[in-house]
Amino acid sequence: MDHDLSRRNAIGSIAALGALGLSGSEALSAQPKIRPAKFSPTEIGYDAQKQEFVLPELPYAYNALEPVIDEQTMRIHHDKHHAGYVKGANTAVAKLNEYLWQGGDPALIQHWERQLSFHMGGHINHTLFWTGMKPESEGGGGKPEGNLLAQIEKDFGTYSAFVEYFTSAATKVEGSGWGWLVYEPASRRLMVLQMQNQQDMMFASAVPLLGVDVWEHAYYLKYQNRRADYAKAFMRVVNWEEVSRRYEAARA
Ligand code: MN3
Repeated sequence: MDHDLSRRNAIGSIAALGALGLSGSEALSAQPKIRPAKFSPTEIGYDAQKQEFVLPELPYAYNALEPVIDEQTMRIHHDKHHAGYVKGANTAVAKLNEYLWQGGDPALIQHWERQLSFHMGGHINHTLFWTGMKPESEGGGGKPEGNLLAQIEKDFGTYSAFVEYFTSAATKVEGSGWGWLVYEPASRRLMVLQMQNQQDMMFASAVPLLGVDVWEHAYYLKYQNRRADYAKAFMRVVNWEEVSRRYEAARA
């Protein structure tokens, strides 16, 4: 089974390169340039001793992002929603291990893989979300600088064109999901993606740089149905230093 899986992954990667317009030999030689996002266990929220995913603490107080995001929303979002994804991810991992070592109905693999994809997605997305923000009083918002600003201008025209595009894409996510700024290493460019739920419509080479949660739980208490207002206000608390750090790591 391991062999089949690795062969399928290799074929999948080559097919993905083909889709990016690279021919076979170019595709193979270009392959080492594609690097997945690298995160430390602390960044992801993983306890190596317990061997389970853990809820990372917020890097600021619950009320620190006011008035953009209110304290009550932050408390429920972090302590209940994010905690729920962490729990779900650990359950899915445990169930898949149970299947691996103790056997059972193979149909359950699909069920628990889906659960893993959704809950791990939730855990990672939120972990990146909290650290992707910073209180306005501590320098959140403003504009990116240096290489990241240059790449934004190259790929989107101007910084304000990027903001318009990013916030519109996030606002128009169908149902629950996320707006993401990602770096695509093969084409060496930035892209904006609309993620549905916690995992759909995002591809494996996309390195997440900045995500805005547009599930209703992220904004409804304060903004009700005005998702566009929330997405615009979110830009006032972006931690561009952190986004820039992720960008430099992705293109290194
Ligand atoms: Mn959320």
